[in-house]
Amino acid sequence: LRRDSMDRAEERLVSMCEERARMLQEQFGVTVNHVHAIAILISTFNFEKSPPAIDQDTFAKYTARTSFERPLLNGVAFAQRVFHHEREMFESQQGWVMNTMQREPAPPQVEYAPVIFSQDTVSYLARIDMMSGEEDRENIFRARTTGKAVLTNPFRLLGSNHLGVVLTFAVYRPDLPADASVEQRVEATIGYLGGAFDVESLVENLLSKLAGNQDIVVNVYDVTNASDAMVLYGPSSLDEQVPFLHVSMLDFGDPFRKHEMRCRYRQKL
Ligand code: WA2
Repeated sequence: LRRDSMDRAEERLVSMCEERARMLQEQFGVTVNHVHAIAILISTFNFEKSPPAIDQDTFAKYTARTSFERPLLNGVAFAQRVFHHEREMFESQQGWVMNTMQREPAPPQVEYAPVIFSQDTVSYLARIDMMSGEEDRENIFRARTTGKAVLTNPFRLLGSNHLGVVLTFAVYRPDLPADASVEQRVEATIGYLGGAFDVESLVENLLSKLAGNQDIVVNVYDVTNASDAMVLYGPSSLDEQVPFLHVSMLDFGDPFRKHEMRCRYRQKL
């Protein structure tokens, strides 16, 4: 009889964990797809049209009205690619000077990625050179060479200081061929569209709505480097030794990264 109830407890943990992993992966996937569509929209409306058919006001309205399509993202922003020789002209046209993430004027670099459009929820990104942050910079380089959705490792986000990951898509000139080489991709890059998965608050909100939530502890890890798993969600140290642990695989759509969900009971059975 004891054996039997232990089996049932383990089954219940497995099914709760698998359900949560599926939900999270699903919401991640729809969010990434919608950001991809906005990247194509910007490529089409901002660079196929002259004068551009999008400005900050249009971007803010469109992204606010479609935010239900991106349930795990705290907002989206577009950073334009600016070379050093274009900087003076860019800044005088915009009427402002680009800043670093430390809120200082950006020092000279070969190129920059200042945010020119932002959803109101992430208005603090406006005018910031996204290449001034290590995680964002790495994402920008990987996004434009691959043409795919890319994710950073977990870090503390600007604005909220919550633990999360940043998603980036490169925006290309609309004439980029589908079978473009890496060099062609880099050359045709006109900017970057992305936003932050605020995992700490948005995943908490997602999980809190599920039945049985009080009974289990859920962690999400970035396990890209198997010997150095990084916590993305949940408590970083678990004090009690409980009998079962279930690990559910997560696929967030960036083949360079590996994530997993680990679930346990909160208390000894
Ligand atoms: N978005 C929101 N919060 C952040 C952040 C970010 N990056 N970086 C640090 N905290 C405009 O890759 C282009 C968004 C980056 C896109």
